[in-house]
Amino acid sequence: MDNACGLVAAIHDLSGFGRCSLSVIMPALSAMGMQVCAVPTAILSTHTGGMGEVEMRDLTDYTAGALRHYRRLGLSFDCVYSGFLSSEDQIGHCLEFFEAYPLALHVVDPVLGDHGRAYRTVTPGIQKRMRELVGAADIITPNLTEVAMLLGCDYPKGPLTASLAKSLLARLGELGPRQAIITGLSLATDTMVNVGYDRERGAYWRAECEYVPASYPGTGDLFASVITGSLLRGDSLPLAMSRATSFVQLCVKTTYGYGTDPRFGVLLEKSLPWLTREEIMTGYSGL
Ligand code: PXL
Repeated sequence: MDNACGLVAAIHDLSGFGRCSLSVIMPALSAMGMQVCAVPTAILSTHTGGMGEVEMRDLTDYTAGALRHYRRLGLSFDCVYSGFLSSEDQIGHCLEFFEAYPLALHVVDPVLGDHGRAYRTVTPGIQKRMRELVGAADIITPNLTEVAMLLGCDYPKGPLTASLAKSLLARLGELGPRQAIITGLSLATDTMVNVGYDRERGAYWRAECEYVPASYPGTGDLFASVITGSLLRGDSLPLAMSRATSFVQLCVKTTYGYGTDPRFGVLLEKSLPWLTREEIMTGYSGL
């Protein structure tokens, strides 16, 4: 890393209320010792998960100009990490960021949908081009809905077998990324697992957590951010998966215990100090 701390270009939306995207990505990565350069793709009053009509501004005419400025400044990013994109052109802008910083870690969280449905702002065109971006990534972190959209298959209902999870991971690897993680799977009742694949090592991993009967926006953003921070700090894929899984579980269980409105996201402010710890994590096993 050239920079005093890892410098991350975070290409995501800024949702004011509801604890998702840049509102949680920036504090999480900062707590892990990374410097975040926010490249907002859109500004929204809240996330789009059930808080009524959202005030939104698309910033497609901003991202390419921001990249030109960073190049003039001679900034060298250690990581380019993309998430929620509000237009097809922004996918092209992310690819330009990747091309401008070929040695940076390219992380793509292909934010397209959840619970078997596309998010309101995700057009068929965005869905289609997202495959191109995934192809240029080093690591991707889709949930099962996003996996189905990327692979063009049906959304699998009910618990998955380990062998189906492995074959989905292998198919994601064929799209191009060296490493792929599928988040929030149920392989058996009462647990949730995040499963990962390292194409070069031919290795499959799982990191398990307790099932909690509530769903919060922004947990996918937190998971991908902790994966990003961990890899930049030198963790291997399974160690990064263990850290990210433990952190999201901590956030979810803390929040569930308080019984706050799930639409408001997880109580990140209470859990954030845990991320400053640097112990080695071993909560993973083979898949
Ligand atoms: O956390 C994913 C996300 C990001 N950005 C916006 C969203 C969501 C999920 O609902 O609505 C605007």
